[in-house]
Amino acid sequence: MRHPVIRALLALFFFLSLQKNFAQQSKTYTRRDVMISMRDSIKLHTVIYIPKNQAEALPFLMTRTPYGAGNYPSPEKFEYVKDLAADGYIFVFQDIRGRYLSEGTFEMQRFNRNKNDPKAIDESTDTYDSFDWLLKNISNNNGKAGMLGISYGGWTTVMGAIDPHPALVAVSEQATPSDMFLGDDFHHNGAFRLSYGFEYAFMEEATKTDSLFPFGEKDTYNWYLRLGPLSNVNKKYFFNKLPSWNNFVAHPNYDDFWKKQSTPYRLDSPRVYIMNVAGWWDQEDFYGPQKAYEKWEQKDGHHKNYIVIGPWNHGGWEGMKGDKLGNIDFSTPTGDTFRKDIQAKWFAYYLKGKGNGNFAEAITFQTGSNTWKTYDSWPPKNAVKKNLYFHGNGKLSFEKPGNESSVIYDSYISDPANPVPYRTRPIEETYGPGSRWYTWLTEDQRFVQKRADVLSWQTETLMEDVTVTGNIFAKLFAATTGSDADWVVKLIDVYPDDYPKEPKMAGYELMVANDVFRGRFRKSFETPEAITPDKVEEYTIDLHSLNHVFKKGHKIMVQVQSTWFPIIDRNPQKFVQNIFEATESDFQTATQKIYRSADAPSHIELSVMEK
Ligand code: PG9
Repeated sequence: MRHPVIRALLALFFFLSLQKNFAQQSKTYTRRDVMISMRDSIKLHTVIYIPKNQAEALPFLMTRTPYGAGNYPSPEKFEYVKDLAADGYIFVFQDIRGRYLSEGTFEMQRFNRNKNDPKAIDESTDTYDSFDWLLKNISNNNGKAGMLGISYGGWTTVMGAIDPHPALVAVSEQATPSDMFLGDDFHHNGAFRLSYGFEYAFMEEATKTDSLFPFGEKDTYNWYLRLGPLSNVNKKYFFNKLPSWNNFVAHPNYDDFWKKQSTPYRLDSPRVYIMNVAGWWDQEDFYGPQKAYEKWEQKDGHHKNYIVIGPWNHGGWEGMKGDKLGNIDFSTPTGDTFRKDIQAKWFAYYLKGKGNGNFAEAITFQTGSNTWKTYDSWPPKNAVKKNLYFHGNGKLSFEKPGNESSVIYDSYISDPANPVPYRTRPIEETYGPGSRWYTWLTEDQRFVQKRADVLSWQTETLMEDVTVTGNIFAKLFAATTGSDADWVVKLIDVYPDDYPKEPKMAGYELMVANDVFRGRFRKSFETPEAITPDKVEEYTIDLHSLNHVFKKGHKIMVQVQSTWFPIIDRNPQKFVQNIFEATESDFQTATQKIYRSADAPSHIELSVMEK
């Protein structure tokens, strides 16, 4: 996880540490850099921060990262763990194999080892071997260990927890990816996340340390459009040298490669205490932590598995106050609350025996009402399913359509040569300077509303609050003149046109749920199938979970479109075996029809909390 502020800070600290060992100049912690030997003799660079004047035996808290463990500030200066640092832990930051100062080879989300081979290694054995060394070599430890980390660091935390070292008691995986084909960084429902996949593969695999792809222009929308078909990537830029890109090309369907990489494939019952953490507007791994929680929950006989979801972007709880995200104001410091009242208490209880251990099964921040809520199960069981149906004249209502109008669909032309930008242009390089990537999910969706290839339906002004808590789905009845198509669905909270409370938000269209579905996978993610042109097909699109109050006076809107560029690659709209090998001539315009009749009632299935 690379937050812009943190990135800037890390760069600064790195620079200063080169200059005068700034990072070690801590009043309260002493830094030691060691190379810890793994079972196959590969050595991993590990930074250990030990409290000065340590009076009592303390537990370890470890983060394993591909982004440069040496760059983290001293714990008491590092907002993410500052509250923990004040209490006293032995902090450990480690470069995973093949990254920064560690030896060995980096493998993106390395597969689980073959357990029949005693010499085999994976991220789990590396974690185990590291704790083994730490327990024996760092004096005055209390024999207990915890792990925490965000995104890639969340995923390494999950890996540490699946075959845990006996000393590992409690972990907090935060924004782990769980399935890179279905819902996280690299694909959503089989649709390839082009700009993220391209730029991240380069960042991690072009060199041993992070590097930005040299686009040479500010608006990458233009660059990606000029790129043309994906087959040009290896031909012109990567030359088959980046393993992740080669894997994208070699695995266009949901095969064993993706399944074995997914956390559901790897997880069994929880063996340590786990706090899963997610953010409602996480632009990278929103699906992952919820899926990990769900999977562990199925076998959580000893009540070790918990979830927290806040109003955050990717890793937004790491260093920010969390009272705002983009233009959205929550009026309460959700990041501070998380770090001090949730995260610090969690580790203090399990690793130091402090506090009452009274943790709610699920703590989720309800947006709209802007309040923290606790639940005995997630999603809560008492929500009622209610469908919000598409109607003629751009209307949306809880009433099922009859055959009231002669035209029973709305339609648009989707042109891959003129795709809908996913955020306002210029679309800066994802992790590049000045990038607005971090808050794009909160952008006002009016910026695309006038486009003829984006359809909108909206309710009348709400006469009372509508509280949606739990899982939601879009059911689209749709036809295309092409033989493949993408369907993007956004659920939007429309603020009143007159909003004196916060004038800048008047008429704002805030996306509260969204996803894309690649039509060829409607029957199976393993075996794609061409769409029969002009045939009405039913598509179920998981819009994931939500805890949001659409306030009285607001409207609920749904937008549908077929391109979302360049976060999603362009579907040629003609069925080809492998889109990574499509040629320019495969791309065609298509007319899309979204049905709203009694027989084909497109709708959003909501989980509504009734009073
Ligand atoms: N979203 C990033 C990532 C995690 C795991 C694999 C690939 C990418 C991250 O922020 O670490």
